[in-house]
Order: sequence, then C-alpha cells, then structure tokens
Amino acid sequence: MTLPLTIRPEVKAALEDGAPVVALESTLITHGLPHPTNVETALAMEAAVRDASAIPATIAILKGAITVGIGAEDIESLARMPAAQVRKCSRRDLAIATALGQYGATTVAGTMIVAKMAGIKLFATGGIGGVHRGQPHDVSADLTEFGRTPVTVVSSGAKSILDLPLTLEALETNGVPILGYRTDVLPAFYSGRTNLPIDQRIESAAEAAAIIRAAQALGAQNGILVAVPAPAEHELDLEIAEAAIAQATRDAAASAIGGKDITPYVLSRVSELTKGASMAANIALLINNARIAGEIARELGRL
Ligand code: PSU
Ligand code: MN
Repeated sequence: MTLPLTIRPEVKAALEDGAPVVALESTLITHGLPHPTNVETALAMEAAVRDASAIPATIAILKGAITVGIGAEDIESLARMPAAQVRKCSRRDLAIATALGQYGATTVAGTMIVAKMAGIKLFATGGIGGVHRGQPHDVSADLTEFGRTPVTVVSSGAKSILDLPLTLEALETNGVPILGYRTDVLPAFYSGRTNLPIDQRIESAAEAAAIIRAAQALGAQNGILVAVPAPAEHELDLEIAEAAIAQATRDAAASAIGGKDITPYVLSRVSELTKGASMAANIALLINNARIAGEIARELGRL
C-alpha cells in the first residue's frame, strides 16, 4: 500500500538523495499566531531552514490531502482561514480530516506522525504541548507521541503556559531524552530558562546529530526533544511572563475554555496582556529553532 501522502517534488527529491529536510508544523499558523504575523513567521521559518542549507517541509492537510511541503500560497490561505474552519490535527484527528476532505493543521503530535511516514527525521516548532496548569489530567497528546514516534523536535521546551515540572515527569515516563542546546536547564519558552534540570547539555548541532544517530542505531522508537532557549534579545522577563500567564489561566477558567481551545486562548491572552512582547519572543524563538533544526539536519546528513 502506498502512503496517502502528497510530497512536494523538491522535498521528495531531497529525501531520495538523503539531503537534509526539516519538517515544520502548521497549528502555530492557524491557531498559534494572528494574521498576518502567522504567514510572515511561517515563511521566515522556511527561510531560516534554507539558510542552514536544508529543505523546509511545512506539513498540513489540504482538503483531505496530507501534504508534506505546502507552498507559500497554501500557507497564506490557511493563515487567513478562520481557526474554526481548520481542524487542529493531533493523532486522533488525522483519519477524520483525510476521510472527510477537511483542512487540517498539524500539531506537534500530528507533525511527528506525518514526518515519520515521509521519512523526515526532525522538525522545528516553538513549544511542545504538555500538562496544563491546574488540570493535571489535561495532558497534550504531544507527550505520548514522543513516547512512540522516533522524530526529533527542536523547540524552546514546552510552552510556559503549562505546568513544566509535571510536563517533564510525563516526558520521563515516556522515555524521552531532553537535550539542552547550550543550556543546563529547561528553557521557559518565552523567557530564557527555568530551574528545571534536563538530561544532557549539548554545545553543537553535531552533538545533537550524533545522539539522534545513536538512537537510530539502538532502534529507539521514542522521540527526542532538543530544547533551545529563546534568543536573549527577545526573551520576556520571567516575572512579567508569569503574571500574564497566571491571569490568562484564570481568564480561561472563568470563560470555561477547555480542550483544544485552551492553548490558543492562553497564548493570545498572554500576548494581549504583555502588549505583544510574548508574541515577539514567540516569533524570534520559532525562527531561531528552525535555523538550529536546519543545522542539525545538515550534520545528520554528514554522518
Ligand atoms: N508552538 C508555538 N505555538 C503553538 C504551538 C507550538 O509557538 O501554537 C502548538 C503546537 O502545534 C502544539 C500545540 O502541538 O500548540 C499544543 O496544543 P495542545 O496543548 O492542545 O496539545
Ligand atoms: Mn491540551
């Protein structure tokens, strides 16, 4: 059976040649950032991957077709669609969106699944999902996906709107190594660093690639998280971020926001409360993570 994937010719050729490819997710376009910032950021992430001499492949579902490497026009049209018209696709959603011909944006979990199907080893995003604050049973499917899908994700840790200590526990349970890119502690998404330890500090893309290669050699079925602190010049003061996150979390509870809607709601509320500073940090870290993922993909190609 051939895989039900549409792969852009440039990406297909790169995969066949063993050239470096970095997948990019689409939920941050449709549910994570407002228009037109979402389009600009998605295109800037693709450019950052290319700057590192790798090929970007933004993944989304277009009228039921799981597409690996959507074009700039598709990015633009998804970015303009009301979020309610695009299915936020985690593991449970992929079959529904494809069977019913829907538009879908892939989350970290959804992107890992499609990347693996396409043979792409790593992808970049901002912050993975995790355990929600005050709702320890609301655990993102991203975390279980890391336990079962061997794809490396370059992010600034988990989004700091989450309960980070509980998120680390869930990653540990799922057997997921966390590599700190030039950091000994978990990044706090928008704001530099937490005081939470990670598994191993690494200094270079080459070290990340060596660990990914070793995991492959061991037949590991789990994902790997490469955690990169937000660029210092754009990071948000930790206290300012924490105050806004606490307020936004209370507002979400007061408005009875739940399920898939919590993350998008809290991200946009924090952006309002910080007068855009959190969004500026989010954009900067997304682009930086894309570049580092490109460098790791290139090193992986050398091994
Ligand atoms: N990184 C960002 N912004 C985002 C996301 C990541 O900078 O919006 C998305 C990812 O797609 C991630 C999702 O999988 O948020 C988590 O959603 P949830 O908590 O509902 O699992
Ligand atoms: Mn959730």
